[in-house]
Amino acid sequence: MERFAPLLEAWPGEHVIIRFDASTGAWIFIAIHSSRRGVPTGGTRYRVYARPDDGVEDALRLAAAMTLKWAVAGLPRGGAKAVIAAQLGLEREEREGLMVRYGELVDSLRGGFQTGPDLGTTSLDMDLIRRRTGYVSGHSRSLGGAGDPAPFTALGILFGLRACVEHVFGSDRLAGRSVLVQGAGSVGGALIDLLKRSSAVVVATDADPERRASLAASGITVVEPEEAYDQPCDLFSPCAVGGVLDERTIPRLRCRIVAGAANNPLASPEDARRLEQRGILYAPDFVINAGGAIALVGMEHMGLSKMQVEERLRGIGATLREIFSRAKSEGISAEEAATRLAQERLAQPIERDAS
Ligand code: PPY
Repeated sequence: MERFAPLLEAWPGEHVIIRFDASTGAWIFIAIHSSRRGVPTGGTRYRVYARPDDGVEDALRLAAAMTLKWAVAGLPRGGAKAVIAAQLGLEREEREGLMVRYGELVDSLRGGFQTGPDLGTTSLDMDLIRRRTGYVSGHSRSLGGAGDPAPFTALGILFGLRACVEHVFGSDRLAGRSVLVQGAGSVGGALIDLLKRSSAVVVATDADPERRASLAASGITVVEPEEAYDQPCDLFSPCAVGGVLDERTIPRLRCRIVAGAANNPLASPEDARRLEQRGILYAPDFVINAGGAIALVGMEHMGLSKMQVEERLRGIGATLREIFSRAKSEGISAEEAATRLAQERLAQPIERDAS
């Protein structure tokens, strides 16, 4: 735990709630980055980390990205994220107990944090959390929730990919474009289906060998995880964990565009420059992957229909076009242009929703 203190001291957010769940050995971190534009809202990630410090670091970075995400999406929410850094191999009942206790913790914040699904959690986990608190979205439809947001995240990514392809190749058609999808989990898997329907040429990889086998069985070209970076393609779409693009992997990429669902796919801010120097267009993650966030708040708190949400997801493409043209005219990277746009929105007066 030696990095705990310096991480928290250097973080520009509001506060962090830390809980050790003795019966499962899990650490829970709820990072509240900003309440300026509304209720701090973000998903709950469940993962096994090498050290609890890595979980804190993930929570802090992810929460900060949520502030930017809500601002760019134009939704009156603040940035937050929770990480459950669990021990490997919990029994089902142990995990269920952990989720229910986590629900109690969320409830104790009395609306100071609103959560939902994220990497490693599903609507079923949200149902367990909901036994103890109402401050959770993305629970099952049978319980009145919006259900799994992954198909909406994937649709937002698809609109974003079209904007990228248009910027680089002059037409937004995905037919015949080759896309490497890194990670075929709930969002990556849904994206693969949408890409196939658009007649794109999909190559996929996943850290899980069983999932790679089932992708291959469904007729998709599959590569080993480490080979993915060397694969010639038009678009490289990171849809798994963050931090995958760095000084070691960026020089290997053989694509024109990096655009996907993963939060924080760049290991450090300099990696945006590294991509730019290689002539690779990068779609800022907090812009292109906002579809799930938009769907959850839109359907559960703003009363939007599925069609109205889809219309908002189309807006992700429009926002990216605006960001790419701003980057060009101001001579900055798309990442910098997106951050400027978010900061301008954060400085604007606030319009709150009814929730
Ligand atoms: C994300 O986009 O990374 C989120 O965390 C989205 C989200 C929004 C609201 C509840 C849960 C997850």
